[in-house]
Amino acid sequence: MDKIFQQICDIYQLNGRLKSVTRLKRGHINDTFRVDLDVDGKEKSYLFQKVNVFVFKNPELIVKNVREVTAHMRRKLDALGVPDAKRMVLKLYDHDGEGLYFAENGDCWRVLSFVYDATTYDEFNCELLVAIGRGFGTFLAMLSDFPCGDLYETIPRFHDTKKRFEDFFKAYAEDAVGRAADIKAEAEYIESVFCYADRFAEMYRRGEIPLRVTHNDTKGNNIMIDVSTGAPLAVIDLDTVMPGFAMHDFGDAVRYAANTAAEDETDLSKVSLDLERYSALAEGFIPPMLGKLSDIEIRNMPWGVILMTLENAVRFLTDYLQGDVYFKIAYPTHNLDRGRCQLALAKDALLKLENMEIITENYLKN
Ligand code: GN1
Ligand code: MG
Repeated sequence: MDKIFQQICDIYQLNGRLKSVTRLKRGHINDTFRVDLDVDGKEKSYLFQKVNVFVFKNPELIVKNVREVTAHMRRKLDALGVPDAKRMVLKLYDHDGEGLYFAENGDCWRVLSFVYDATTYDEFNCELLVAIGRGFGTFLAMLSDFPCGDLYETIPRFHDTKKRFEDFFKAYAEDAVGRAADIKAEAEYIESVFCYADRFAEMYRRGEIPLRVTHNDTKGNNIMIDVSTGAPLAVIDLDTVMPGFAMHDFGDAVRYAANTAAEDETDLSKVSLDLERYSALAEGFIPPMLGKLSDIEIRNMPWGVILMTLENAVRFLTDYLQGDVYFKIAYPTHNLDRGRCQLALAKDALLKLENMEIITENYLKN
C-alpha cells in the first residue's frame, strides 16, 4: 500500500492499524479513498481526499468555508437533539490546527469522516429522487441564516454562466489543440442560446432574486443515502459551497438525476429530461425551503435546469477544446461526449420548459 496513507494516519493521529485502502469512483475533480483502520479489533473508516489544486487554486479557502458551514449545521442539529447528527454533517479532521496536509511531492490531502451504512447512487428512481431533493433542500434551509458574505469564493465566478459561454467562444477561436472543427454544429447552437446565459445575473442586478448560501454542485451522487431507510444523510463535496442562486442547486440536481441517460451518453436518442423525475426532485427540494424561497425563485426553477445544463455543456466542450485540462476523463473524446449529451438534454429541457413550469407552480405562495 502506498506509504502516503500511513503517513496521513500518523499526521492526523488516527489511532489504529491501517487495514485497507479503496479508491472510490466519485467525482470528476478530486481523488477519494476509503481508508479502513483496525482499532482494537474494531473497524473504523475515514475518507482521504487528494484535493485537485489545479481546480482549487487556494485550498485553504475551502477548509475555512467547510469548517464554518459544517459547524453551523452541527450546532443546529445538536440544538434540535437530532440523534444521527454525525451522519448528517461531514467532519473535516485537523492536525496541528491545520485542515490540509501537503505531502513532500506537493500533493494536498485532507481527511473527512466516513458515513457508515450509507451509499451514493448514480441511478435514480422517483423515491430516491424525493430523498435526494429533500437532502439538498434541507441543506439550503439549514444554511439559510448563515451570513453569505462570510464565505470565500473558492472558485471565482463558478456559476457565472455568461462568462462560461465567453470562455467557450474564446477557446473555440483559439483552438489550442486543433479540435474546433469537431464541434462546428455544437458551437453554432451554443451561439444561438447565448442570449439566455445572463438571465439570473440580470435578475440579481435588478434586485429580483437574492444570493443565498448554496452548494453549487448538487449531483445526485453528492449526497449520502442511508442504505436501510433510504433517508438522505450528509451532503458531501462541500468545496463549492459559496454564495449562489437556489435555482442553480435545484437545476443541477435535475440536470444530473432527471436525465434518462448518463451524463456522458453517446446515443443521444436516449437522452431526455424525465418530467416525473423532475417532479420528484421538486417534491423533495422545495418544501424544506418553503417560506424562504420567493415566488420568483420558484418560478425560475425550470430555468435553473436549462442554464445549469447549458453551462455544463459549454464547460465540458471548453475543456475538450483546451486539451482536457480540467475534468478527469476516461478516454480521449470523453469531454466531447459529455458536452454533446448535455446539449441534447438542454434542447429537450427547453422544449419541456412549460411542462416544468406547470409542475413547479404547485409550490407558489400566490
Ligand atoms: C464536477 O467533482 P464533481 O464530479 O462532483 C464539477 C461540477 C460539474 C460536474 C459535472 C469543482 O463535479 O461543477 O457540474 O463535475 N466540479 C467542479 O459532472 O468543477
Ligand atoms: Mg465536486
